[in-house]
Amino acid sequence: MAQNAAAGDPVPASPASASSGTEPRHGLRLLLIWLPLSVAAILAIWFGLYPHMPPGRMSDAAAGQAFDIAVLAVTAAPVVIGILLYMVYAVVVWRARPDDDSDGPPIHGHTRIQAWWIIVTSLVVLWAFAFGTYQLVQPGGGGGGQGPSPIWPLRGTLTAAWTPGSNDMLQVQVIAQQWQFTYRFPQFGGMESTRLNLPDDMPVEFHVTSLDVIHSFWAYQLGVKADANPKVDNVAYVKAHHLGGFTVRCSELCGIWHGAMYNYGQVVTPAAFQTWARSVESQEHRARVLSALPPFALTYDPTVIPQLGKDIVKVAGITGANGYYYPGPQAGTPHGDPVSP
Ligand SMILES: [Cu+2]
Repeated sequence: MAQNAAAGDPVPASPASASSGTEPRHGLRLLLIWLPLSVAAILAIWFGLYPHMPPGRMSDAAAGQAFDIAVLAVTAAPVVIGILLYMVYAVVVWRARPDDDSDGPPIHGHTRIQAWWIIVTSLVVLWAFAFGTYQLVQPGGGGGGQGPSPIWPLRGTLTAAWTPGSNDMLQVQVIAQQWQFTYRFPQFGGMESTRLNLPDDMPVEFHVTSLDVIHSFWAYQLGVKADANPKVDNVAYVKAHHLGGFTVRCSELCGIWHGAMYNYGQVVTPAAFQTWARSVESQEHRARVLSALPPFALTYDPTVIPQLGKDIVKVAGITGANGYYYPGPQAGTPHGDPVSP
C-alpha cells in the first residue's frame, strides 16, 4: 500500500477495490503460513511435550494437571503463532522503504474481518471458560474437593479401621511447622511419622494444618498443593496410581530455613502400607509416645511440652510435631534441633 502511494497512485476511495489488482492477497498468504505452523505446533505439544509434562502421572490429580496444561497449550499455540506471524509479516511486507516519506492509505472498517475477530476470540474465551470450569468440578480436579469444607469430596469410605484393598479412605494429617512436616495417621492410633508412606490406588484425604506460621504442603509428583495455616484444617484429596517416591516441599515462604523444609514420600502397595503403619504404631505405643501425644484433633495449639519433647526424641527415627515444637534441652540432638534440618 505504501508502494502505491509512493508511486503516485491516486488515493483510492475504496482500498479493497482499488488495490485488488496490484495487492497480493495478504489474508490468504497469512492463512497459508499460519495453518501448517499451527498444526505442527499442536502436534509437537501433544506428542512431544505432553508425555513429559509436569507434574507427571503419579496420581489422578497429577495426570489431570498435565492434561490441562497440554490442552491449554494446544489452545494457545495457534493464537500466539497468529500474533507473532502477523507482526513479522507486517514488518517484512508492509514496512516503508527508506525513501518513502508519504502517508499510508486511509484506514477503513472491514465488517467481515471485524465479525470474524469477534466470533473467533469469543469462541476461544468461551472454550477456556467451559474447559476450565469442567476440569475444576470433575472428580480429582483442583477446585472442588479442597479447602476447609470441600464441596466435592473424593469417593471413599471413612472408617475407623483402615483396610487395604477396599475403598477405605486413608486419612493423613499433615502438620507443618518451622521447618519440617510431620504426618499423623488417626486410623493407626494417631501415630506420627516424618515419613509419608501412602497406599497405591486407594483414596487419601489429607488434613493440612500448621503449628506456627503459614506453610504450604506441596507433594509435587502427586499434584497436591494445600495451604498449611495455623488453626485451619485444610482438606485435599489424592489417589495415587504408581508406586515410587515423591517429594514434599514447603511452598510458602515461612522463615529462614524455608528452603530446607522438604522431605520424601513413598507410594507403596496397600498391604505394605498397612504393615508399616502398624509397626510404627506399635513402636510408638511401646515407647509411650502415643499416650504422651495430645489427642488427635483437626488443629493444635502449639504449647511447649518440654517433657514430651524429651521422651519423643529418645525414639530414634520417630519424631512428633506436637512433642518438640521447641527443642528445649534437647537442642543439638539430631531429632531435636529444628534449626539444623
Ligand atoms: Cu514452611
